[in-house]
Amino acid sequence: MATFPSTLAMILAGGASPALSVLTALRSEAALPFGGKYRIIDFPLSNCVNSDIYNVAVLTQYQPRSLNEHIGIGRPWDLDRTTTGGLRLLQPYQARPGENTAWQEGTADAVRFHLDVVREQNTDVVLILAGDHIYKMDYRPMLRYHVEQRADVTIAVRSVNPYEVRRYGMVTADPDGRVTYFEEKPRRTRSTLASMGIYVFNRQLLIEWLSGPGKTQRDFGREVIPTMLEAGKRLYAYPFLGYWADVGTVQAYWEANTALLAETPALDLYDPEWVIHTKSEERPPVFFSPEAQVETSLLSDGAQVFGRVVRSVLSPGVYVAPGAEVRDSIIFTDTVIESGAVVDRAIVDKNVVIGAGAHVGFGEDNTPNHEQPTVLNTGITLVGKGAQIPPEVVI
Ligand code: ADQ
Ligand code: ADP
Repeated sequence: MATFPSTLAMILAGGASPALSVLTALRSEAALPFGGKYRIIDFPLSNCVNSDIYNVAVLTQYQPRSLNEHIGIGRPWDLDRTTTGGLRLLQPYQARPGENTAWQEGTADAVRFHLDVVREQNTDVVLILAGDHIYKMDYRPMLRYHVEQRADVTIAVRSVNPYEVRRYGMVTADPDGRVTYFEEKPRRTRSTLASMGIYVFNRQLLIEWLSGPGKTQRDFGREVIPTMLEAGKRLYAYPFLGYWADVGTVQAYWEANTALLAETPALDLYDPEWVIHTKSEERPPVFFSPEAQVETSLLSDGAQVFGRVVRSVLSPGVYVAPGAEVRDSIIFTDTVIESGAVVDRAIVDKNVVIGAGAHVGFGEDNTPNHEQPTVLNTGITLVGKGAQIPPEVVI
């Protein structure tokens, strides 16, 4: 294997994300809008091509329509290739009885279902990625590290706060980086190194394991990684220091969006060295009327503002009527905020109409947050796709 191994990337984009409530009722989390004009899947896809990995498979399952339409044949990411590599959208299919079950129950199960693709590809390694993480990462140093350590599997890790350990696979490594212990979502642990759910597997081992000793295993974190470790495989932890966010809860999704509004955001979308590509429709320019007031916000093409927008993130085509006010909110595509309406600390899905004089996000929600008991909920109001909020209503 050369210092830079040939790589097939597999992006897992098919899990249901019930914690995101109405936002993922009709689309997979990977297709969720982020930062106004992007969708979450744009981040791993752009990271792949920016890392010179052009052999990419996206595994879908739950509510894939938005995702399929967004990705198409991969043109925005320059993945519409006819020679080497390119993009494959891998979907569940009916298999012969006794071979595969049609629905995949977990990450390893999904990869096993498409093991024929892994066999065909003939690359040195398989890079497993999640479709629902917001981050900029050059995968090449991790791939080099994998080769240098002569690892069987390399897991990207980062430090997390002790109260977050229940959300992650927690890793213990020796000073050389070799993993000595792994536990998926422990109640408590002394380790603060969390798996990012990003794995480099030697391709041959992955094929042999998923069709041999691990052939009934469904999940990488719960089953494959711990049992490979027990079997004496060489697992290494690769520390990643850059920005990374798993936005699987409303709170985390909210925070990652609003973090873009900082003066020097941890995630720089304006970096010409690491462009995040997306599929955009042609839309007219942003328009502000003379009365419009906009502060600390991200607006996307086709937005029209006659009212006030403060600390908010707006997707394409959002209309804010005269006298309307949007504060601390995330508004998806083509939503209309009619005159005099107020939207405060809300995430409003696409094609919603907030009627004149309505008030969305009224009052404070101070119920305790069970994940982080020292913090109270921020009271984020969610409005589902296509909802019509009648005039003068208070929610
Ligand atoms: P989780 O994020 O809880 O933990 P999981 O829910 O299994 O893991 O999802 C990982 C990714 O795979 C998600 O993008 C999900 O959408 C996708 N996925 C799940 N089932 C799928 C299927 N059948 N088909 C296609 N895609 C599917 C994992 C690891 C932890 C690690 C965290 C980091 O298990 O060890 O700490 O990620 O976020
Ligand atoms: P979602 O609710 O997740 O936005 P859609 O099916 O409306 O789901 O959109 C999925 C994808 O199709 C997005 O990438 C969106 O930009 C694209 N899309 C939707 N409508 C159009 C359109 N009229 N022209 C071009 N692309 C579109």
